[in-house]
Amino acid sequence: MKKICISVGLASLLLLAGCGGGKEPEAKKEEAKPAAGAPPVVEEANAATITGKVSFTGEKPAVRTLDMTATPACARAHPTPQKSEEVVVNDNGTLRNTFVYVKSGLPDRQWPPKEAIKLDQHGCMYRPHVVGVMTNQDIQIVNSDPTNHNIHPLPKINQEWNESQPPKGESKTKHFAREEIMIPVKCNVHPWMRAYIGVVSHPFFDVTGEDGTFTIKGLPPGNYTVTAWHEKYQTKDMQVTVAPKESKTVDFSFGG
Ligand SMILES: [Cu+2]
Repeated sequence: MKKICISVGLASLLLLAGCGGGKEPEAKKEEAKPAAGAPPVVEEANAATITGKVSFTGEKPAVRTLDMTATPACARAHPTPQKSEEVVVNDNGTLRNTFVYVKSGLPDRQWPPKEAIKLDQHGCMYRPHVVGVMTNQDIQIVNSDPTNHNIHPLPKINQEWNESQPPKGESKTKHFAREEIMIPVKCNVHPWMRAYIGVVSHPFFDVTGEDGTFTIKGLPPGNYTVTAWHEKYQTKDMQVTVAPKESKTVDFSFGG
């Protein structure tokens, strides 16, 4: 190919530029895009969805009432005493605060970043109690309370930090650079305060709420391990295969 270009190019410099300058970098770009053996990038039209619910089976554990009397401002924020959120069983028999994410099977590629999420300290509780983020996604930490808090994530893989935040103080923006399931967050002032942050390198995760369901959208067709994590009941894996545009239901259960 090159030889032809050069011999033609001798007759016309423009053509030479066209042969050598135009084609080669383009070919290189194509080579660099998909890593060897990587599946093709997902097209939106082919994207699959995995939905499901996390059921709670067996007898509901007794729920602890949190003693906030050490900080009157915290106690005052709750007309009825706040219950622990370690296990929250919804009225429909599902389990709240379960982090569900794609653990493996995704193509090796960069996913578009997600917008910042908010982690609030409100009524001396972290809101939300369990949250998922992508690596390097901004976490805006807010103190809505009329009292001091001290945010102290306890990662094993990411960098640990520990900072106080004055009453209704300026928000802090943080992120975690590496995947980690899960990072507990405590408050050095209020021992009952606890949150959990799940950090993954992609946007395919969700946390169960009041109805105990989760939805993971925009997935490339493929074979996946989907994992549900709960702070008390640990983790469960499920193998899921989704075809282009397919929507599949996967249910987990924890407890009894
Ligand atoms: Cu606190």
